[in-house]
Amino acid sequence: MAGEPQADCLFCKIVAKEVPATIVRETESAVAFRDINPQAPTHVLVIPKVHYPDAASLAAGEPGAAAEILRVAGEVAAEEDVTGSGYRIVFNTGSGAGQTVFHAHAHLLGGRGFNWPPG
Ligand code: IU
Repeated sequence: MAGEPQADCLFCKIVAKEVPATIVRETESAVAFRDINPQAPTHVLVIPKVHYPDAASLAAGEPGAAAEILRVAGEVAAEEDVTGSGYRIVFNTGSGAGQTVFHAHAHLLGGRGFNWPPG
């Protein structure tokens, strides 16, 4: 069923605390933790506790949880002190765009300069 935990999903296991992660923030519907392969001084993943394969399906199925992801990303950016220099919130969607984990997640990236267009 949409939103239900998936047995083979790494991020569902992080939500369930079955797999360790460096959690920096947790709310009723979201968890934020440090990416194991950071691409910037601040690289935090913000995920919904419910399982949807990508950001668009999350927004369609549970818009409140999608909004929470953005709210938490902003709070973590402030905590990490990257708001002044600017930061990115990225939702890779589909393998062609670099998505490798099919549980919706926002990358919060900050603490360095960024190019446009992105690679
Ligand atoms: P992507 O947008 O699906 O490519 O992002 C998945 C991210 O999950 C990627 O940046 C990985 O480094 C990160 N990650 C993680 O933090 N912990 C893990 O155990 C695994 C992936 I596997």
